[in-house]
Amino acid sequence: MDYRSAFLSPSDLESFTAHLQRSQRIVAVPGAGLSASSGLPTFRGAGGLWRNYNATSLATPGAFRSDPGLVWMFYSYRRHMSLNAKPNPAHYALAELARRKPEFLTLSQNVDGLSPRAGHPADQVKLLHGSLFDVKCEDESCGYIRRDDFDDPIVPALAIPADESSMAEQSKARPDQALQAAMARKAALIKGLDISDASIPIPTIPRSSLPHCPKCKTSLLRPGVVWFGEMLPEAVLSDIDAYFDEVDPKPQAEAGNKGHMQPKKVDLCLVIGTSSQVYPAAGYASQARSMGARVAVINTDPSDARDLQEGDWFFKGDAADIVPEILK
Ligand code: BV8
Repeated sequence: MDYRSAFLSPSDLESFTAHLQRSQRIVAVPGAGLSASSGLPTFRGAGGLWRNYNATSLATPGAFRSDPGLVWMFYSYRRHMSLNAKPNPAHYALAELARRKPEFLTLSQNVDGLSPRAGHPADQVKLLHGSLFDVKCEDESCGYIRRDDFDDPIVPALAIPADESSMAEQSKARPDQALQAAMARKAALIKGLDISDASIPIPTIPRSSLPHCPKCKTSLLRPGVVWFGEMLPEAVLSDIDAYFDEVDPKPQAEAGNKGHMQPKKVDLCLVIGTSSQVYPAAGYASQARSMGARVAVINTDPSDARDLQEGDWFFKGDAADIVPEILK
């Protein structure tokens, strides 16, 4: 049965609200759609960040090794966009829910920093994929990491040109080929052109102008995000495991449990503004469901409301409108 159609009626707000009130252990798994109304492009949607910028080929260690300047331009642009964005009512509503429900945990896929800026209690939000505002040494054995680096740009060579004219000014000042090509590339990134377009010169920002590690000196600093093919941060994974493994202090007297401690049930999982295509993040909703959770999907696109089951909810629309509405 296609549950999507059965869960568009407003009466589900009533049943959801009743369940939310009874719920203690709640997990939220937000994606880029949570920040869409803050003006940050999503990855796969229309006009999406990745569709245009071929970002899946940029968000990898290999891309950074082969063209660190290009990858830094992409992330410098996203740092710039995120710093100029503001948390929207959905970010604030999740932070408020965390204050009301101490066993509520947000597992955010977003690296834009908007949930922390909305005052989401830090111990109740896990940044699965790191943050645009952490930078770390590309050499893992060095271990240098700098958190909450909001410098924009992080180095002068990564300044985002305000517009074409300022770009023309800058390239007039230094007409060398590398700068002109880099400016053309930045313009393409900003315009959302597909940077794999061969007609756009492949510039390289000189390695010397990129941020270097202050500890080991020789290596570059890289964005503190999790790239494809990289493990999620160990501390984050173990915190999440601890949450799901938390046992119920009352030994279960039911037959078959012989008084063993069972992991606590999860009551509700909120899947907000995500295409649920990236793992392991996308797997947490089914993990919550396997522990008893009912699932509520909030998305503008019904086709991304995956695996809905009896008892779930699907609320179609903008997270910035719906999330504050259903959590109040
Ligand atoms: C891992 C940070 C294991 C960077 C991101 C080969 C090797 C290893 C792993 C793999 C492999 N092949 C595949 C994998 C698994 C891989 C993966 O899942 N690939 C996918 C593409 C199939 N995962 C990994 O690599 C992960 N690591 O598995 O390590 C391992 C084991 C051993 C050794 C080594 C490794 C790491 C994945 C992390 C990647 N980094 N982000 C950056 O941001 O640049 S992922 C990035 O993409 C985001 O963080 C997010 O997770 C994802 C984007 O998804 P969404 O957020 O959902 O955004 P999207 O645009 O897709 O959807 C938006 C949704 O919102 C839509 O549904 C839309 O309808 C909706 N919407 C739009 N507007 C609104 C809205 N909804 C509501 N309101 C609105 N206004």
